[in-house]
Amino acid sequence: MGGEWGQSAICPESAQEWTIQVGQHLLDMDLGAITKYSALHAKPNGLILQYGTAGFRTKAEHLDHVMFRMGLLAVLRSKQTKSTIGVMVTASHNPEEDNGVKLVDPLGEMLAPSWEEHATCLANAEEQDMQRVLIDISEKEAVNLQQDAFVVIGRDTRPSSEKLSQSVIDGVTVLGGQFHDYGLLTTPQLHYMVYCRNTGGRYGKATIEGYYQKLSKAFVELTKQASCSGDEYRSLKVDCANGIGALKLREMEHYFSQGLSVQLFNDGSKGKLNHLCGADFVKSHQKPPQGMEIKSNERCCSFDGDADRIVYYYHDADGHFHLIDGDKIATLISSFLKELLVEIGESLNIGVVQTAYANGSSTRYLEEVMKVPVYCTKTGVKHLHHKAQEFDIGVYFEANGHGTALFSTAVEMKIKQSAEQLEDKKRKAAKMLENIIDLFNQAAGDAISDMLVIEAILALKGLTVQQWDALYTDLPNRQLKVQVADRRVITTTNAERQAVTPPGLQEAINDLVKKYKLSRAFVRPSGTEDVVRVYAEADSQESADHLAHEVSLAVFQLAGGIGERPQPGF
Ligand code: 16G
Ligand code: MG
Repeated sequence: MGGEWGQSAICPESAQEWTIQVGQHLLDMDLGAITKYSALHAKPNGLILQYGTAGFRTKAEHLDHVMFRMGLLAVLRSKQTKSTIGVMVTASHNPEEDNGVKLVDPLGEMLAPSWEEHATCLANAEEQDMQRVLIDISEKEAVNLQQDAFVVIGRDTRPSSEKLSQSVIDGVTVLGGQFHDYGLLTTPQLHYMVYCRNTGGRYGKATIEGYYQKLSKAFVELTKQASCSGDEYRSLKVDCANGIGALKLREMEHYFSQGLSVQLFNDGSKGKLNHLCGADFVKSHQKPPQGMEIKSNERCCSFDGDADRIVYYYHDADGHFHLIDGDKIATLISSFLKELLVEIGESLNIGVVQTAYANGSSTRYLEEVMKVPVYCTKTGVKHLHHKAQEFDIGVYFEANGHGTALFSTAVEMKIKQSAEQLEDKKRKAAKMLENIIDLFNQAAGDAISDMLVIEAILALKGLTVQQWDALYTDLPNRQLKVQVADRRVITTTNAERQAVTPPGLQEAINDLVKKYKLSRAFVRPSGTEDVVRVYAEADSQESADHLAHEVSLAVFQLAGGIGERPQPGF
């Protein structure tokens, strides 16, 4: 079963207790209509899914009831927060046959954890218990059912997405919610729409045109300032994973063509979504996508299937492939922001947020060379996003290319003032920062927005892709998966960098790590697959490979490995 899992949710079970509590809520929901429509979106018997790291994800044919119920839940969340809530139908980098759904909270953020539990309960309720669970959520969360509700919906290009988003709409309407269906959108575009709508248009206009204009205006302003650039003509090859990114980038490109020319590959006209292409493929296989011809030193990037991840890469003159991942993107961005602040004369607190997967060289470079404080959180965008909100300027990236930068309201205002009041050089830097702030999608990591930020910085600093890559050298690393009977036996602490259980595992890892130079290793249960993930890095590829293998064996022995023992060699 491809469904995600998270912490198991405690769903209410006592029907008796429930009937005493419900009171007004029974009267405020058209239970007859809910039952009738729910039967049209019936749950397959015995199917259990979890609202995981990025919502529900599994084979598309198992998701109809989940979509309908997420429509219902979005209405409740909207009533409770008195705000517009988003529902995105996508399974990101998963195969084309899969699909998924996630809810977007008022400020464009991921759904609050307590509501993730409600989502799991609601999705798994048997038909006859559905109403009870709905009412229970309303009671627990003190939802005023008389409140209006508004839900916005977006979907990716999967063949199943259109029908599934219609099921979301059925759920929204049966609970009396209003909705706007944006149709095809990238995931970060939907986050942007939600953010715009709940901030009275201050963040931007909640239309696709508004998104294109806001970002492109900032980008063109920035690139006008680039006097000399590393590359004579700014052009970039973009692998769109045969997904929604291709459609949206094609619509957008004429808005920013003054500053950058993009050449699209894997644009969905022939290949299959995410098949042998896209950011996930490139990052995990450490090789270029199929369907893209790369000349030496040409700058290339890949989006994932819903365009919320980006990685860069190039071939050097000897034909070697170089990957520039989220860590190096964060380094480029935070260094540039810091330089601008120095120029403006502002001492704002800037922090970089990473996960345990960040390459040790990137952390070292940021802390020791750039003198930027670095923080580590658990894997998953929501954890990084929340941590980044603690700073005046918080830059967060996962190594896999999910990330963005967040600016506090106070900083935005200060920079706006500086851009008007300061003199000459300082004013120019403040203006630049003002545009950079506009160019970031602060609601969510966004491949299109990040791409334009990166291109602007490279142009302004006159950097070639090789110069960017040369900021530091990644430590060789290896990631492996181990099959165990129940991956929940592994629990971790210290942002997933240390295993707490099973007993003896962390000690075993510590002993193995000691054998290698510049080494580090950790294990964690995946939030999206039924496996334990192993990460190791060391001073050479051989050492990283050995270490990863030895740690896999320790996991296999101590955490209930199943199937074949992990073998050396990859
Ligand atoms: C999800 C997360 C991603 C994380 C990945 C880890 C979001 C939007 N996506 O795709 O951030 O890196 O899961 O997967 O939060 P894993 O738990 O299977 O290693
Ligand atoms: Mg994605």
